[in-house]
Amino acid sequence: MRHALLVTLFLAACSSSSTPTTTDAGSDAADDMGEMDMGTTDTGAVDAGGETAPGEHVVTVSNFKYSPATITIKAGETVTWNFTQGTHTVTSGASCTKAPGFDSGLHNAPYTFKQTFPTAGTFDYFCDYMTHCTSRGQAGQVIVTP
Ligand SMILES: [Cu+2]
Repeated sequence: MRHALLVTLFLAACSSSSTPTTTDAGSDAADDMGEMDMGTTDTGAVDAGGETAPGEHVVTVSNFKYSPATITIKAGETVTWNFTQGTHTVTSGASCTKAPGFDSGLHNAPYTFKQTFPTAGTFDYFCDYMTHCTSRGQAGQVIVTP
């Protein structure tokens, strides 16, 4: 979906640059156009879709587990937790103990929570709902590499 939007914006920018109303931004836009093959716009959109939003990673949140439980990303990238079943949280902390960081709050599926990790490190998190972590072991880890 993101790529479809980007393509739409790109096309919008392209068409606007060809109108007489475009001001000084026109020359820069024209240069950018030249780097892309406008002749393959339709198929290009399909090809771009294969990139599936670079820098974005998805963890599925279902009953009592995160999948994958450990995910490795690069600094600056974003993790999306996709709640598909049950009621859960995505809460910073190790050993089922809340710690400063991020917290999705309590949500029923379907729900989506996104968190960007600007700095390298290992970030433990768990489900802070009832005994999901303590009894069911619902916990995960984001490893952020530089
Ligand atoms: Cu849970």
